[in-house]
Amino acid sequence: MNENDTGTTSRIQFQVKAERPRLHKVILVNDDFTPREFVVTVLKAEFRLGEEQARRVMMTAHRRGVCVVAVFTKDVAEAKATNATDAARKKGYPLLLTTEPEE
Ligand code: TYC
Repeated sequence: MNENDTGTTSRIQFQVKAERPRLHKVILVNDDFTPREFVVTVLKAEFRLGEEQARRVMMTAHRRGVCVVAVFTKDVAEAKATNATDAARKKGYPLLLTTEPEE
């Protein structure tokens, strides 16, 4: 309970809650045409993954169909997914990266 400046006690409490921004996953989608090496190169360049991790993420998408690359705020996730997808288009590859909000 709070004591106010009239000396009375009030039951009003204010909660100032800063909500954490919801994070968004960047999802790598498998296809039959984009070369494995190109996927690894894009993951390293756009998501700053090391060689080992880029290869693991690529192979997980290759085997299972999709793989979460990383999570970011909405804007960053969308920008990175778009950049990576655009880089593939420029080379004529159908590679796709999408985003979705985390639960
Ligand atoms: N399946 C591709 C191949 O065999 C490689 C690949 C992996 C493509 C992951 C996309 O998200 C992907 N050349």
